[in-house]
Amino acid sequence: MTISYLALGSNLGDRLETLQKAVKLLDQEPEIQVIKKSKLYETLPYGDVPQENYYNAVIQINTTYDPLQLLNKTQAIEKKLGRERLIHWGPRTLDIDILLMNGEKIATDRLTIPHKEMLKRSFVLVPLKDVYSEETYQGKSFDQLIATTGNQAEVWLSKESW
Ligand code: A4P
Ligand code: MG
Repeated sequence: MTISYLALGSNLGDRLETLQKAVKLLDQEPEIQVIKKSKLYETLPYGDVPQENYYNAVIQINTTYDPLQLLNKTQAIEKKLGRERLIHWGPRTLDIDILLMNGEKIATDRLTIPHKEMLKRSFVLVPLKDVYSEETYQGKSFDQLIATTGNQAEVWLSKESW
């Protein structure tokens, strides 16, 4: 079993319903168990593309999949939930990023773990803090890590439980 952390994001359609469905589909996979869910955060869009606010969350899972098998599953779920809404809302309804898988380090075309942008993004670090197994990451508290992103004000609590 590998403890892993997945970041979930949605900014099109019924964002809450999409994230709820994604968690359910992940948990229904025989080789994935959802252990913990962060609170739900509303976040300003990060990056240069003008777009709607996101809902973001992070979940802690246990899985027997190897990293590529897990990526195949998360991409299948992205497609499944994206396709349902394609007609009304366009393709970007759900993004699932693999943040961490134990101490795994991978750098290939298809997969980089730890996720290469995670330390720059408060919309990842704030929910990760809710579910991470330890108080610190790489020797730093989450509050320290979040403060260094410079975008901590772009994330606010939307729902405690969802
Ligand atoms: N890939 C490599 N490493 C990983 C990994 N650790 N986990 C590859 C998942 N995928 C990984 O992703 C592109 C490719 O990344 C995949 O085919 C996979 O092989 P994608 O989701 O298909 O495409 P994308 O969305 O254009 O890329 P990406 O990197 O997910 O986008 P970003 O940079 O995450 O941007 N603002 C807020 N507030 N909240 C958000 O959630 N998300 C984005 C998406 C932009 N701004 C945002 C948010
Ligand atoms: Mg992605």
